[in-house]
Amino acid sequence: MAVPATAAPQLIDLHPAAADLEALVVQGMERQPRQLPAWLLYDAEGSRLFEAICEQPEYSLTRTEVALLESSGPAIAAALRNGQEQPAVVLEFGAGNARKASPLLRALEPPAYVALDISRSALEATCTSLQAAHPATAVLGICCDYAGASGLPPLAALTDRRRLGFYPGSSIGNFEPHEARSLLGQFRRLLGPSGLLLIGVDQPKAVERLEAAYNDRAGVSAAFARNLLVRLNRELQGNFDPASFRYQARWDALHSRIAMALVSRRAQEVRLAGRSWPFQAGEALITEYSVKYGPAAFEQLARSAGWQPLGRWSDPQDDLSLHLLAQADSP
Ligand code: AVJ
Repeated sequence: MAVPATAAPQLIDLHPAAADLEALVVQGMERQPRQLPAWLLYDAEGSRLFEAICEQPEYSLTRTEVALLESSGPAIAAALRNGQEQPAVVLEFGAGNARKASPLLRALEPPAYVALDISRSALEATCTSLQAAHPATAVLGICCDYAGASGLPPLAALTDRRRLGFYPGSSIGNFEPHEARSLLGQFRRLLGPSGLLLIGVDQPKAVERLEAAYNDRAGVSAAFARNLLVRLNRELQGNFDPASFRYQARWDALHSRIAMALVSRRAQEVRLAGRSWPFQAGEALITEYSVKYGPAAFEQLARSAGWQPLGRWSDPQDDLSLHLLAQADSP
């Protein structure tokens, strides 16, 4: 399917409405400890800050994964050819930036690529640059919360075509294991019975390296977390004082995860969404978890969600893996 290089990518906006946002935030604020959905971190400023995190010397995940995608692209393409029909459409979940899709699109040259992302600004930038770099692939963006999407819009690019889901960046780690399992099940439904999934998973490693990655010296990780309060102030009429919260990122070995939190420096009342929320001194608001899975633990999780491991590629240091999965009950 030839698409002129000048073609603007098509964008579809299914971002949750403000009322949904308020209900989600109220629910999260009522949890004990208080915890908000991680995707709320990605407004335009949050997406920009996340890009900056990826440039920090302590945060090697993105660089390592892009290098791995580049080196293993041909092997992944070969593994896909090994199956029957080549996947005709690549669907990326949370396509915040174009860097990860590019090596994959180069290796697979699919006729269509669909990016799903919660941040409209990041999605627009990704789609525009990918469309320019891959003129032979039709690029489409859908602004949505992929974890909550009940289905995909009935698009020509998606009908009767074998789908390869692409979920890089170890974003699966933002979900607790039971949520991760249902997300993997959600991907099975969105990708259909012949669907495949290529997923990047960060692995447990030395605690000092893990904690440093989420506590960069330049303070970008802290700014990324605090930006959540700025967003809530703006969108849900809050009065958080971001400076009255200290950022903390700690390895929790029991749950194999980094827990990121904003900890109230003092006892205070915060107004948000028309209500008043008390914080004790030292009380945490969890902004994000980042669960790390070794290869065996991840394969077990994938199997429990109905996926069957087909292949795994990892970097020379074995920091992270790309797992290729097929539906367990597919022919
Ligand atoms: C996008 C969820 C993979 O957990 O490493 C990085 C998010 N937050 N630094 C991660 C993140 C703070 C990131 N994921």
